Amino acid sequence: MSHHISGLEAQRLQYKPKLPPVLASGKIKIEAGKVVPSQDKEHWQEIEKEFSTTSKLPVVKLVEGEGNLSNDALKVGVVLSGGPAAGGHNAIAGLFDALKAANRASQLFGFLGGPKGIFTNKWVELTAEAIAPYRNTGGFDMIGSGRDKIEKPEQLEGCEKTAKALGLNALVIIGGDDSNTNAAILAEYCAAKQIPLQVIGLPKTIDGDMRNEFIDMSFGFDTAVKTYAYLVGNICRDARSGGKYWHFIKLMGRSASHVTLEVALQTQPNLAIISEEVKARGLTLNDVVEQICDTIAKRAEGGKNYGVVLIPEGLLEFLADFNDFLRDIGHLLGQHGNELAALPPRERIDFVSSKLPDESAKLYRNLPASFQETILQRDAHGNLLVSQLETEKFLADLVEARLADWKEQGRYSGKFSAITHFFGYEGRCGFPTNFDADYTYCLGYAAAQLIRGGLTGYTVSAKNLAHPVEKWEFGGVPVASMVVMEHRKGALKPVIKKALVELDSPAFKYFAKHRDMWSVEDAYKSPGPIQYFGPPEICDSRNITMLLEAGIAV
Ligand code: FBP
Repeated sequence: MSHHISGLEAQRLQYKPKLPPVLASGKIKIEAGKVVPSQDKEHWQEIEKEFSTTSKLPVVKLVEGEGNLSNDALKVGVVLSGGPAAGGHNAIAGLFDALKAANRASQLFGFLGGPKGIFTNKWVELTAEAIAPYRNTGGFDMIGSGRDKIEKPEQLEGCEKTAKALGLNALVIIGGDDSNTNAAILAEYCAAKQIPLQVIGLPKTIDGDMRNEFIDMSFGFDTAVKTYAYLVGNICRDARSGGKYWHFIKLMGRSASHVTLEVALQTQPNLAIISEEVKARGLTLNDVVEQICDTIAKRAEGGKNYGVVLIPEGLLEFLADFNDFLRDIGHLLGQHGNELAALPPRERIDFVSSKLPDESAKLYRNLPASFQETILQRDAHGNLLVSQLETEKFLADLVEARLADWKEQGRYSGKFSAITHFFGYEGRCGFPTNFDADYTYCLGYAAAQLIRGGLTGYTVSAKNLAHPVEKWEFGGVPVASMVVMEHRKGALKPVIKKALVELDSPAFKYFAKHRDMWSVEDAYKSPGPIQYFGPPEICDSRNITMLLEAGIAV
């Protein structure tokens, strides 16, 4: 064994991902289905204008058969975009193997450091030898990743130049909603200018919010939630063992609470806040603090001065009293972003307060100091840097202060000591679960078929994922049909619609049915670490959300 890899890594390199019969057969054809318009009824005209060439494509399915796929030697580029998600390397391996299976002379090029690698022409050729040490491993380190947008004319022209210089036939963009939006924009640019570059996206994100009727689940979610659930399960046991701490655990998932919901289903903590429910009920920060205090007080009455609260990292954006505030901050950044960037840090707080409407200025001044700066920062796609906001500490401090008030009022007589955690980066680069290892390999394999079919402007679709691999179905969904218009940095931009937690979904309903019992009793469950070898019901298990959504009892 090499000194540079662990025993498990050596074993995982040997794992052979499974393919469904259609993909494994090598006899594949593309079947066209219906044309699906964007769900954004209000802005469909803008969307059709923005994507005039690629918005009226049909969904397609990969089926067994022969006839309409090219066996020509192809030159294909691939890029990893956004936050890492377990299985990215296998998506590249599947793409490579499928291209080579169709024609040994096909070549794969990996763009370095994310989308920027395309428009700055930084790449490596991905040969069998280059890919071999990365098979079934986590991480995006084979070629790196980045969060650059592809939208400015010079970036689009840069992509065009690189494609021409390399003689690329196609580009596969592996990313989440923002990165697949990049794919849509680039595909449209190329199609409109008749540049012979096909663009295909793959659904990646640990957040689990890139899914719809054509895509059961984004890859990386399964590994991430199982990693967090293991850690949370351990903490629940620790809480009960020591009997003296309340653990406030923030979980990743930029906007949607799928991760928090799934981890709650797997571990049964005392409280899990679901942002989408907070929004639907119009709850304010104060309401959430009261809700947590109520649970703590109730447990204290039963002699339990310990417990576990799960907090989704995107919570702030869903609180009723933060809604207008964050919109005001967005406008401010749109109008005064450059002035703000030129100011020394100590002057920024006063500058922001002076530009905000009174209510928002008041809220801004009352935020913890660490929030006042972070809340002004955005990534290239206009997203708030939620992973850097210490919402768990903010809430723990507010809860502590409120419980002290309640004590004075005689409403609470327990002991409160909080420990805060943030689980996010721990879950993105672990060895992919067998599910994610198989799924990503299939996604890459399917992308190669869409390319061989001459398609562009598609994200690979995947259905029946809750069932055994033999039943999985792949195809393509036009990226433009998933696009809606959203306000980013104060301007209306096309973005792929994020799938949020639906309050009438089977997963949420299951949670809602059981949570009262979990809050008072210690119903904690320990899923344990991800298993790669052993009984299939453990090693190949699906996450609970996916099972419930598919109508499978848990
Ligand atoms: P993607 O949407 O790019 O997959 O990233 C998801 C995510 O892990 C979020 O859950 C998190 O908020 C964000 O990335 C953090 O990434 P960064 O450290 O680059 O801001």
